[in-house]
Amino acid sequence: MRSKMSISLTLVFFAFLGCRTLVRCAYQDDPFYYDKFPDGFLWSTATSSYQIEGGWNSSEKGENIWDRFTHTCCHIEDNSTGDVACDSYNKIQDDVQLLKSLGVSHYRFSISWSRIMADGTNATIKSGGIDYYNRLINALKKANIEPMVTLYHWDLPQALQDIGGWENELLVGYFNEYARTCFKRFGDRVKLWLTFNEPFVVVWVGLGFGAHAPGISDRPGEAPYKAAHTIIKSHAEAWHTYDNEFRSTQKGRISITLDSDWKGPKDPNSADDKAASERAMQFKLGWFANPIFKNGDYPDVMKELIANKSAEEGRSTSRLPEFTESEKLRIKGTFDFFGLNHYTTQLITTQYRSDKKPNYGSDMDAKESQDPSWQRAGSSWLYVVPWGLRALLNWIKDNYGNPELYITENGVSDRNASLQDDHRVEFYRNYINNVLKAIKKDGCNVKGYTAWSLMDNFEWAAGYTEKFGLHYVDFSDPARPRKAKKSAEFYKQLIKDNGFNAPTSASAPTVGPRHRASSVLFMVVTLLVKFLM
Ligand code: GOI
Repeated sequence: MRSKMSISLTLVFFAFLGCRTLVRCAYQDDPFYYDKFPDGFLWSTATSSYQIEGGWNSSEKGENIWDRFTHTCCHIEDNSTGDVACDSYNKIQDDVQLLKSLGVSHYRFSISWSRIMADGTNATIKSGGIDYYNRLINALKKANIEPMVTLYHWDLPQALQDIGGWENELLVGYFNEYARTCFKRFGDRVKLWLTFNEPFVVVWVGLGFGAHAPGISDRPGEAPYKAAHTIIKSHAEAWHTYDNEFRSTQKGRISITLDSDWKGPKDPNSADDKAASERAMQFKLGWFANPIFKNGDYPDVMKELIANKSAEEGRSTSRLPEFTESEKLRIKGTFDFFGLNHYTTQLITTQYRSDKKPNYGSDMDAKESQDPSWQRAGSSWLYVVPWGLRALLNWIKDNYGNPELYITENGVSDRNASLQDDHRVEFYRNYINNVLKAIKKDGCNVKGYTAWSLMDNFEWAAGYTEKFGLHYVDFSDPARPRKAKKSAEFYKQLIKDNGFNAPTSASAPTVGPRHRASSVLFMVVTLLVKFLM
């Protein structure tokens, strides 16, 4: 009796392990999941100021680093600029109409700092800029659409770059003043705030690699770390300003949006690849998330590796700056939710590089690659890997205590002008289905989803060559007319259904092989256990 009992328990235990392994591996081929999103799930779409507004010198707006960068040869693929872009500066009604038709509950846009403060300081507050955002916010509210506002989507006032940009700690104070002005002027109607969009891209692509404004690439092992340090402190101060001065009356919420790919192990059975994947995740997402969402400080693996390399280079201090104990306390927990932008996935292995110069890219001792079977998009970096989003959401849940999370960007590019964007429909269908699985099957605390982008726009260094829009924009027409793509119709229906309606029986897809295998295993184990009992 005793022994039968223990045999059964052992069997149950191994069955559990077996299923867990199957579930772990199953992200890839887990079949499509038909269900609804939780009630109150937030549906949104996003843009950013420099990418859509145009009006680059209207209303006493000051010059920003993207104006300077695009006006200087030859940083942009098609030599274009955001001088006019989608002309959203003059097309508030058109944009709100698109949003209304989609049926989104929220719209994520950003404020152009140099429109509000020409030189980035209180000395040059511009009423024309403030008026533009007031008109936009009021039009949204009238259409029953809630604004979700990003304070910094990469367009730094040029005057602040001229004093060193994010490498200068004075920007903590300037950003705080700018944030306070926005809370004061718009916070009666804006209840969701994001301080920074993708600080990783700001510091790495802008100040390490140099493909984005301000185009700095001479110190790729130092400038990004220094600038990240300033940005993390700036975020924390702005969060505290909201918390201390505005939260009790305005009753909104504020956080930061971090971008992360899923960086999985190339060989999931290799301990070395798993360690490399973890390092790569910590060096990209953990760099910003660890201080804010965990313990006020950089990930241990970053501190260790960069300190060691710095010592080998003969330096007396690490290239990674340190937070003081009081700064750590000030930074830790400065979030009301987790903002996440996600597009793609890479496979990671260990690689030791001996670059001539210190470089963030080699500090992590990792190399990334892609599975050749993954579908490509209009951007060379973007591989379509829907299950990667589910893996990433689970990693965030496990590392940061399952915070409330909003997906603040997700989308795909092409280089066509076609309204028949079937590949984008498939992209959204499959990525959003993985969000649903993360919520319903894995218990991830995802509260909202945002499609990038409302419309085709200025895609940074790629100019107008890569298009992410749910709506097509004709950039050769001065009126910049917008037209819905097939993906806009798809997204609209998805929002209306708040999920995926089960197909009618005739068209039901068959169960995938992995799913079948786990069902068979479960049945066999159940029968064995019954027999032995
Ligand atoms: C968001 O960034 C952003 O918030 C939106 O504003 C934006 O419109 C949207 O995404 C869509 O992009 C091949 C170092 C070519 C320098 C491979 C490393 C170019 C430059 C791989 C790595 C990649 C989403 C430009 C994150 C900008 C694309 C950030 C992803 C340029 C590359 C690179 C590469 C690299 N990034 N973006 N790039």
